[in-house]
Amino acid sequence: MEKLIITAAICGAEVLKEHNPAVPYTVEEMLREAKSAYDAGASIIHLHVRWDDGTPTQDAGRFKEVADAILKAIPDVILLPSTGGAVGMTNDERLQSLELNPEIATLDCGTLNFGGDDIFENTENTIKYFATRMNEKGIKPELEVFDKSMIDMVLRLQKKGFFHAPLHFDFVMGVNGGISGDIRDFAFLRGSIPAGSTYTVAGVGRYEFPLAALSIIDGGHVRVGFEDNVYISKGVLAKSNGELVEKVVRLAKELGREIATPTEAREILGLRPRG
Ligand code: KMH
Ligand code: ZN
Repeated sequence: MEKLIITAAICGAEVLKEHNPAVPYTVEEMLREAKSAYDAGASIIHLHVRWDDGTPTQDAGRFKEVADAILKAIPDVILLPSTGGAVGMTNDERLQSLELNPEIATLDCGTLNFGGDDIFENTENTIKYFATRMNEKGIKPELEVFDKSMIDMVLRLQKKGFFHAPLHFDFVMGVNGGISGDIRDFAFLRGSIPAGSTYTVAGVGRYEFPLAALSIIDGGHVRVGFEDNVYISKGVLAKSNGELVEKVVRLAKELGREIATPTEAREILGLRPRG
């Protein structure tokens, strides 16, 4: 089986220090959390950025400040910036993160309810627009799918030339408005992607570690981090993103799966060297 790629989603756009005081906002806090995740075994850091007061932003300058600090400390780590940003941002506002010229970035593959009155809007034309921008820049999309219909959208757009094999998916499971994190739903998504694709699983809240275990067994990859879950076990806050990654590393060890280095992760995902 391929080695296991662990992604750490260290910050997200919605989770706050009120949920877990270790949620990073400042550049120094982002560096601390990225380093803790990398030291524990993560090869990819999924990046959102905040202003110092915790407000989410897609500002290109802020992304550069955070990315420079992280890459100075851990030059070989893979940065995977968000083009999802936060609910309510415009498309061009969201796309500013691509100015980092990353190897890989998220591309959200459909619209969904996002709790309360929030709608995370990704129309077909938005998806085409984001795919075109990433293709022009040679950036591999990590296809964020929150439901089965979003895989169907990707496959339709692949036929039209917007996406190219091998595809890489992130099954984001357990969002209030998306597919649940049940085993049945995992099997449904897993069975719906083309042979030769790679995938990672981001289980939200209590789904994080059960889905990590399933993916480890199945040959998929795993995303954990404060963006998705702030608890290390029921009712116990994680001290850091590194602690969440350590738990995945322990599970992988028990289940006989080796952890990929960033170099190995680049090979598995077919990423181009950073420009
Ligand atoms: N914050 C969510 C609205 C992504 O990074 O592409 C979108 C999100 C997905 O987090
Ligand atoms: Zn994200």
